[in-house]
Amino acid sequence: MRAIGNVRTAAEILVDQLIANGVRHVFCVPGESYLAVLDALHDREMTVTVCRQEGGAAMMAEAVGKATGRPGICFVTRGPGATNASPGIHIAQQDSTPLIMFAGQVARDLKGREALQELDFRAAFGGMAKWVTEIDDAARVPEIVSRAFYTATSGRPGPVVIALPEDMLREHVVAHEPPPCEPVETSPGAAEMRQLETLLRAAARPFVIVGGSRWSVPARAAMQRFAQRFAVPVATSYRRAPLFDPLHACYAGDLGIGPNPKLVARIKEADLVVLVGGRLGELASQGYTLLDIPGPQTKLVHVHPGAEELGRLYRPLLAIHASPSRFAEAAEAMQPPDPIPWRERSDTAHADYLAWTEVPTEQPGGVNLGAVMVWLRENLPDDTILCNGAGNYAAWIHRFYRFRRFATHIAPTSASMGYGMPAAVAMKRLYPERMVLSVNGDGDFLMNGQEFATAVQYELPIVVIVCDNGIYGTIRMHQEREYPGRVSATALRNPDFAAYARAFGGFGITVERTQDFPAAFAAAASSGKPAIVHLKIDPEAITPTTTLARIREQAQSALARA
Ligand SMILES: Cc1ncc(C[n+]2csc(CCOP(=O)(O)OP(=O)(O)O)c2C)c(N)n1
Ligand SMILES: [Mg+2]
Repeated sequence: MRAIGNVRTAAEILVDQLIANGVRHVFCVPGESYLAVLDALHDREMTVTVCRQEGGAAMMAEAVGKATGRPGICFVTRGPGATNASPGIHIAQQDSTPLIMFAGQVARDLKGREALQELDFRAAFGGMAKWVTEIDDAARVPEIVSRAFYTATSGRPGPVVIALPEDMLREHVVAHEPPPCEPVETSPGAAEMRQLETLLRAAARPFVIVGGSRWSVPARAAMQRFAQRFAVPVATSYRRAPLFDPLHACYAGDLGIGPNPKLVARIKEADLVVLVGGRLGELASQGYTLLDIPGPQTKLVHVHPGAEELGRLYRPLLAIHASPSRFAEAAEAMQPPDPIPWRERSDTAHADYLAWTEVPTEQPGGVNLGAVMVWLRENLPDDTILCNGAGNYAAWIHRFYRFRRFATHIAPTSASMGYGMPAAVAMKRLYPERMVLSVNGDGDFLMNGQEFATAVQYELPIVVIVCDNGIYGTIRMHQEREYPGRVSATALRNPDFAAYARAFGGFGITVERTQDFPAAFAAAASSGKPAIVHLKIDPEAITPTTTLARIREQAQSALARA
C-alpha cells in the first residue's frame, strides 16, 4: 500500500520515522499482527533481516545498539514473539544498550479479552525495559517513536518496548515527522573537573577503570591521551576491552572473569579510583569485593551519564554526571603533577598485563584454546569484530585475544548464552567488508544456532568457532567446586557441528589438534560461505589455569577437612 500525499498508514509513518532517524537495518520474525509494517518495509530504503527466532532478532538489534550507540531495531509478533525476544531486552538492560523493540498487539477493540496471543506488555517487560508503552492513537506515532529514541539513547541507555495494536497500524492519518533524535550529552561542571584535578594531583596510586556504553572513537582517543599525559594505569571493565588499546603503555588489563590477580591487587591498593562510564557490576567488581558498598574506603570518583547510577551502589567521593564523550574531552584540559610520582607503577601495570596475556598456558587435550586465541590475535585484521556469548570458553578470549579497535568485541556483559551467533549475523549485515568472528561454547551455540540459517540466507561469510567440550562447562566447574564428583545435568551429547554447517549450506570443518587450526581457519575464511570451525576441546581444560580434576580434588579435600 502506498501513501497518498501526506496521508499514510501509521505503519508507514513509523517506518519513515525510523529512516529519518538513520535506521538502515531492522531484524524481525514476521507475524500477522504487524503485516502493515511488513508492507511499509516493502518499498522503502531499509535492509530487513528475517530471523529464525525472536531471541536471535532481539540479540541482533542489541548488537547493533552496542556497536553503533544508536538504537538497534527489531520487530516481533505479540505474545509468543515478544516473550521469545525477552533475552535480548534483558541484555540491553544490563549492558546499557539502546534498543527499540516493536511488537504486534491485538486490535484495540479486542483488548482485555485475552484474545489470541494478547500480552500485557507493561507487566511483561516493566521490570526489564527502560520504557514500555502501547500506541493506541495512530496520530501519536511520531511523538512516541521520537520519545523512544531519546529514552533508549540518553542518560543510561536501555531497551524500549512499543506494542502496536494491529488495527492502529492500518489507520490512515496525516502526520509530520519530527527531526531525528540526538542523544542528550551531559557535560561535567568546571567545579567537578577542578576537584578531580586536585584529587588526582594529591593521589599516590590513582587508577582508572573505563566501562559502560555511550563511548565513541573520539572519546576513546581522548581518554587514551589523558591517560598518556597522566601516566595513569587504566583497566577496562568486563567485556568493554575495546575501550582502550591493549598495547597502550597505560593499559593495565581486563577486569572480568579470571582476571590477573596482580590487576585486582593493584586496584585494591589504589588510593583513588576513577570509574568512567561503567557501573562496576558483579563480574567486574569480582563479586562486589573490589570496592566496599556503600563505602568506599577507597576514594572513588564516579563518572556516569545516568544521574540515577551515581551513588546507587558505591558512594562516590566525587560524582560527575557526564557522558563519557564530554568527560573525556574535559579531561584533556587537566594538568598532571610534574614529575608524576606514580609513573613507574603504571609501567609495571602494563608489563604485568603483557606478561599475563603473552603466552598461552599449558592445557590438557589436543586443542589449546589459548594458542588459538594467540593465533587469531596475531593473524586477524585489527578491525575484526569478535562476538561471543557465555561459557568458560570465553575466559581464553578475555585473557589472550587483544581488541585493538573501538567496538570490536560484541558480547553480553550480562553473560547471556546464545549471543555470539546472532550478534555475528548483525555485525556482518552492518559491516560486510570486515572480518566477523563468532566464538561459541557447544551449549551456547545451540541456544541460537538456528541463526546460522540466517547467515546462509543472506550469504554472510562469517566464521563461527564452536568450542565443543561436551559439557555445560561453567556449570560443571561450579558443580565440582560445590558438589564434587556429583555430576548433574551438565553433560551434553552433541551433533557433528561441521556437518550441521554443511546441512545448512555453509562450510564446516573439525579441528582436533592445535597445529591444524590455522589451515582450518584459513579454509573457513576463504570458503566464501558462513563457516563453522568445530574445535574438539578436552573437558578437563576448564579454565586457562586449572582442570576439572584439580577443582574436584581441592573440593573433596576441603570437605574431608571439614
Ligand atoms: C541463557 C542462559 N542460560 C543459562 C546460563 C547459565 N550458564 C552459564 S555458562 C553455562 C554453560 C556454558 O556452556 P558452554 O556453552 O558449553 O560453554 P563452556 O562453559 O563449556 O565452555 C550455563 C548453562 C546462562 N548464562 N545463560
Ligand atoms: Mg561446553
